[in-house]
Amino acid sequence: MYSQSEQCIPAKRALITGITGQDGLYLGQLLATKGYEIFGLVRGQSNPKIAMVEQIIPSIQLLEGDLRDLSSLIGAMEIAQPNEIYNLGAISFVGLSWKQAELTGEITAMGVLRMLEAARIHTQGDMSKVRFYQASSSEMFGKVRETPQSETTAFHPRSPYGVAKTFGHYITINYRESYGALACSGILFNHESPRRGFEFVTRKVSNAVARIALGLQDHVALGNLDVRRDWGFAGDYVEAMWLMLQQEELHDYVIATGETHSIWELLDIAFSRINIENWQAYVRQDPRFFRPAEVDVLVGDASRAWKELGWKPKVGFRELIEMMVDADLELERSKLR
Ligand code: GDR
Repeated sequence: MYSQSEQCIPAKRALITGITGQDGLYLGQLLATKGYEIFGLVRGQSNPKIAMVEQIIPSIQLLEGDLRDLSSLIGAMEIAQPNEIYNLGAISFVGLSWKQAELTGEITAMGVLRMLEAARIHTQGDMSKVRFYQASSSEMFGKVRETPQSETTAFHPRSPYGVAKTFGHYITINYRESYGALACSGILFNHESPRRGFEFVTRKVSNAVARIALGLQDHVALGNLDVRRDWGFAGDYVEAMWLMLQQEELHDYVIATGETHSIWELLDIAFSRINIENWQAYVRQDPRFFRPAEVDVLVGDASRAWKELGWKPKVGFRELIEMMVDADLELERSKLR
């Protein structure tokens, strides 16, 4: 039984771009548990991922729109009437961004500007009416100027993707400073899960390891094994996105675990989950997976988020990789049934 006052509070409304991606799905699920009315932007009526999104977030309302098309974004905002906008849509695979640099700029950079413009037009210039979250990335630090990286570390992106995200980051700050937009960016370090796309290195490894265990594959081909990343669990990171938009004054935050691990360590943990300690025979290095310019080591300092948002990651690196290998064993077994 609800009290009178609870009945009168309308549900908050959130619009999420990138709803079909790993983060969109976790964020949608989180907001559903908080009673939000959730709208997700999808490209094309016959998008093959629609059924999967509706299964994971049954209460979702999907709207058609494209980050390349301003009027479709304004239209989506008119229907959703959002209190909060989460701009997670992007071309997010760094490796692809050299091959499709222009498209990456169009969506990952200009898409942010279009979302902010759509919000400005939708609110008739009063950008304090809607809260806006931009998905910034640790790839902006690139060739790092200091270690660990915090909100005050200078950027030096190393890929068209990183450059595009840096534009998105600064244009969000610019709308905050120019129009009083309630907008902020989360500078998220790598975050993974069993929902990660197969092109990213953690999922590529967890899936290959599962298939090797089941005799479906005999090796995995990788690029540079010496790079180090600060890898956390995506389910923990979407909570930080939500917390950032609940603050009275909005600020940009680094979201990270504060630990860095190499791909060698990733392989150690993943293979030991299937009881293989000497995994070298199962791993090949392939020049196709090396990048024209690499980000060698990333490690974040999330102490500001810990202090001001009360946010801390819950899932550690070993637990994360084991979770991913276990989920891929289950997935690959289910395909055999
Ligand atoms: P990243 O993630 O580029 O950090 O961006 P990815 O998992 O693709 O690469 C991590 C590191 O692993 C090295 N690597 C390989 N990577 C891939 N994908 N495949 C390989 O075979 C391979 N071998 C070695 C890469 O060179 C790289 O150094 C991710 C994305 O989610 C971005 O969208 C996000 O902004 C950042 O994380 C934070």
